Amino acid sequence: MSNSGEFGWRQATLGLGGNIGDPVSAMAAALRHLDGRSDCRVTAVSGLYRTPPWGKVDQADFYNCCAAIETTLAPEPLLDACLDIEREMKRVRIERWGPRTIDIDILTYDNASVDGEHLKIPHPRMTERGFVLMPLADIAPDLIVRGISVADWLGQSDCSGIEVANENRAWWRG
Ligand code: PH2
Ligand code: MG
Ligand code: MG
Repeated sequence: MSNSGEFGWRQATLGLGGNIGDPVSAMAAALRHLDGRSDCRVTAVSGLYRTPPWGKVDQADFYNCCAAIETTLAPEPLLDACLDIEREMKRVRIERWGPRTIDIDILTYDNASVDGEHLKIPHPRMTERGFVLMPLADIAPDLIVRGISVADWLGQSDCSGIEVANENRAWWRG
C-alpha cells in the first residue's frame, strides 16, 4: 500500500456489510463519507459480494465488501468514526448477528493487536468468515493476519454460496 512511510498515516482494513433496505447504497455512502474526511483516505475497495447470512441463518442474504484505508486516527477514534457513520446511515440492529442496515468493522490496523472491551483487532472472527476473506483477498491477499496471509486463510475457508455481485472496484464511487 502507498505512503506507508508518510508520517502519521496508518494502514487499516475495514469490512462492511448489510442486509436491510439498500445496503449497497449505504456501504457506498459510508465509503465516500470516510474518504471525504481529512483524517481518512480510502485507498482500495474490493468488489461487491452477495453472501449467505453467517451465524444466524434465517435472515436475508448480505452484501459485503472490504476497504483499505489510510488514517491518522488511532484505533479507538477510528471505531468512533465508523460508528458515527453507522448511526448516520440510521443503522437498525435488533440482535447480535441479526439483520442490519450497515455494519462497519475494523479488521486490521497496521500490525496492531488491540484487546479492548469494545474493540478487538485483528477482528476476532475475520479469519473464519468467507464473507470477509473473499473481498479482503481482492485488495490485500498478502496481508498477514495471525501469522497467515489473507490468501491462505481464504484457501481454508468455506465460501459456499458467496457470489460476486459487482466486480467493478469503482462500484462505490457513484
Ligand atoms: N455480519 C454479521 C453476522 N452475519 N453474515 C454475512 N453474510 N455478512 C455479514 O456481514 C454478517 C453476517 C455480524 O456482523
Ligand atoms: Mg460491527
Ligand atoms: Mg460485523
